Amino acid sequence: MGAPVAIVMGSQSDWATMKGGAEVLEKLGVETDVRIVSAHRTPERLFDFAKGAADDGFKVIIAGAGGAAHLPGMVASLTHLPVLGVPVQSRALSGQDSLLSIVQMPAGIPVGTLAIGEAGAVNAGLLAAAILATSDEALAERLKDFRAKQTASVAERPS
Ligand code: RP5
Repeated sequence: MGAPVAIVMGSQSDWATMKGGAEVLEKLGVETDVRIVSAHRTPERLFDFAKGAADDGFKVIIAGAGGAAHLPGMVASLTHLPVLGVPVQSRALSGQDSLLSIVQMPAGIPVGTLAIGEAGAVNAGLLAAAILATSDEALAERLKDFRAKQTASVAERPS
């Protein structure tokens, strides 16, 4: 079976942000397929990827882009799979443009939009794992263990 999670991003420059999602999924034992797919520079690649995603065996898609961030919405328009959108922090407008481009979808084509930047990428990974865990008991246990360890790592007082 192929990777259940696809992570797509608009540019190589997004990888520094998006790798947080790939890393947390790797920690949880979830395979990912990571690709550069630009809504503007490689529109045909976008169509091919999104239209074939379900048949290719993906269960969840994480899509990150910055600026005029049309990638997550366009992917969502071409597949019924759940799409999680990560607004990458842009240089010009600090990701406010990315966030607004991704979050304000018309009714009927949802994109689950996360926070701007690295926190959004990591949380997209965790949310993808949580979605898969609804039908994967072993992954649910690993996710619970991850959360318990995170809780245990928080000191009561600052050092
Ligand atoms: C978007 O434009 C990408 O998602 C990226 O965040 C932004 C800038 O891309 P580069 O000019 O760095 O390739 O399409």
